[in-house]
Amino acid sequence: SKKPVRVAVTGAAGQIGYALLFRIASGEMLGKDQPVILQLLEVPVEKAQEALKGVMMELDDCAFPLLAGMEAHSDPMTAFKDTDYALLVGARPRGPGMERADLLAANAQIFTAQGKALNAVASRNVKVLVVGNPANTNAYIAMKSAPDLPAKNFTAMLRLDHNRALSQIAAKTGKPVASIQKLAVWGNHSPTMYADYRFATIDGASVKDMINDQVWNAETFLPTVGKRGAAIIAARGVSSAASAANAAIDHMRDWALGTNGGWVTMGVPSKGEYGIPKEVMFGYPVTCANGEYSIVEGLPIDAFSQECINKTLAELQGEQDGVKHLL
Ligand code: NAX
Repeated sequence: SKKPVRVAVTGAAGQIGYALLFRIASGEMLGKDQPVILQLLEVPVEKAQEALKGVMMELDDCAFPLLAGMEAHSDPMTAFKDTDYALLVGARPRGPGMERADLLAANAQIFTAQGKALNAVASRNVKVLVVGNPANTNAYIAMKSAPDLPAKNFTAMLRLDHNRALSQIAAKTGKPVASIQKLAVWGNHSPTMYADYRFATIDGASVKDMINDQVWNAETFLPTVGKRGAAIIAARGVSSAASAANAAIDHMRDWALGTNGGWVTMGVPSKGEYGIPKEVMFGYPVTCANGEYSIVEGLPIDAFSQECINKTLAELQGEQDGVKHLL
């Protein structure tokens, strides 16, 4: 049987954590033959640590055959020790009256500390996924704070946007969601993301031709996907958690186990692809094989798409500029 791998999860007592940990421990992320050791991080506050203990009691009570160990931590320097996978979910939410600059600064502090801790103690091959918002910028901060780790090991979660777009296209075309190939989402995990179905196919046929409605694309599809998080909050009273956890599972599973040529979306540091400045943590279409992702290159970008990409890039660069002095 396989040797256990170490999976660190931050914000482990939060609502995404509650929807995520049981699925990791059951083998849905890394395979039904891969034992895992969970290294769980929460803030050093009694209430959070108590809540974490409760979640761990429930994990125990599942008697998961693949759960080879479990640890509670309040310090990233111990939580990230030798970790092979790190899911950075915990972040500082925007409080009432909090300015954007304050939000960026509070998160910069968290992700600088966590990036340094990963740099110091994690496995040299650690795969990092940042879920906590602003996800792309937080991932950028963690990457910049970990100069001894490969930059490519730091990623941000765009998969929820990708999955939301798949489900809207399935509903529009009346086709099964699993039949949709080659969807791309570009840019920031925010309402400015650009979900792009120009290359998408269903059973070999062009989705763009099937829909053939640029007004629907610009005025219904993109706003629906972009504002989906707000629509969930309005309906449920709390933000999306199960779908976010599901997207995190999808992202890590595909990165680790591969996509068999299929396209998925990951936020990854640019090396200049599609004219995006180097190091910007940008949503790109990727394929994954042998534990590595590769950006799908050479796609034509038309005027409408370029405008959308410019807009989400400008937002990301604004965020990045807003934290530069803190790094
Ligand atoms: P919760 O507030 O339920 O849980 C967050 C948990 O993180 C709390 O238990 C908190 O104590 C902990 N935490 C905060 N700072 C920490 C730190 N420095 N170290 C360790 N733990 C820390 O939020 P939840 O609904 O679980 O959402 C978590 C994050 O995901 C938020 O930032 C949210 O905005 C973000 N999201 C990102 C998505 C994406 O697609 N990238 C979608 C879903 C979600 O909105």
